[in-house]
Amino acid sequence: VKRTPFIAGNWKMNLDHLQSIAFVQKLAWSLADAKHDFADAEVAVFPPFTDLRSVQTLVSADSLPIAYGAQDVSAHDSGAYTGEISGAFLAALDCRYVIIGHSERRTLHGESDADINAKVLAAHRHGLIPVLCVGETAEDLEAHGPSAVPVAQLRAALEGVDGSKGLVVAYEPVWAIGSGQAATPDQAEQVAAALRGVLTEVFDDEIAQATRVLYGGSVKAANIASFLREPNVDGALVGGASLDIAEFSSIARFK
Ligand code: G2H
Repeated sequence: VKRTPFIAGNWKMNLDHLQSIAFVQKLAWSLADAKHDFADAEVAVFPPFTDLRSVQTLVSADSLPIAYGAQDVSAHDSGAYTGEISGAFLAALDCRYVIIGHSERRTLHGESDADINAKVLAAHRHGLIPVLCVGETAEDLEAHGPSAVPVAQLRAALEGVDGSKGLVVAYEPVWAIGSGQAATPDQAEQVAAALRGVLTEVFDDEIAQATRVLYGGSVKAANIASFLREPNVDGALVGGASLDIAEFSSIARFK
């Protein structure tokens, strides 16, 4: 099975409104200049909620071949949930993807496996494709080895999920996030293979083979190609390096 590589920029709480618009426009120009073939790699950005409308306008006005999505979604569809953003709202902005279960949500906002499972189900109710993040801390790695925690997180997140509704999995070891210390391609491959095994178990082999598994954690232009060479690593979720236009567009052209 050929899986189209996926290069995703998670802006987190960075880039103000004007910077967001300029960034997406420049990214489109830079990829066009480089004759980037979007059949070779799908490029996506994940701006803050408040910039999604502008990104939608820009992308649709110029039919830019750039996908986008939100960094989180509510588990609920509507109602008295002050501060929450529902999947319906994101779908109305033509978001294709939504990041769910990023370690910063798990740690800083106390999201449990059950919360993340509810968010995956919510995303699917609104036709959004979850970019589901899993990953172990340095302590987990020490105590349980490399894949036990991400595997358990993935299983929990997929409870009751219909695999035909679309999914991207991102393996992001917490110790590699924003640290400058990326996992080795070998380490990423080992966990990505284990995660694909879970997809086979929970869904079936066809879905497992079609699902993209990304690596995230201190990815940059200098190391992206080494990850993409691994058979089970299908792209990257990029944080810090996704905020620099030259760096991110060269990551997108990883070959
Ligand atoms: C992990 C990653 C993006 P960074 O959080 O999701 O961030 O590339 O800065 O390590």
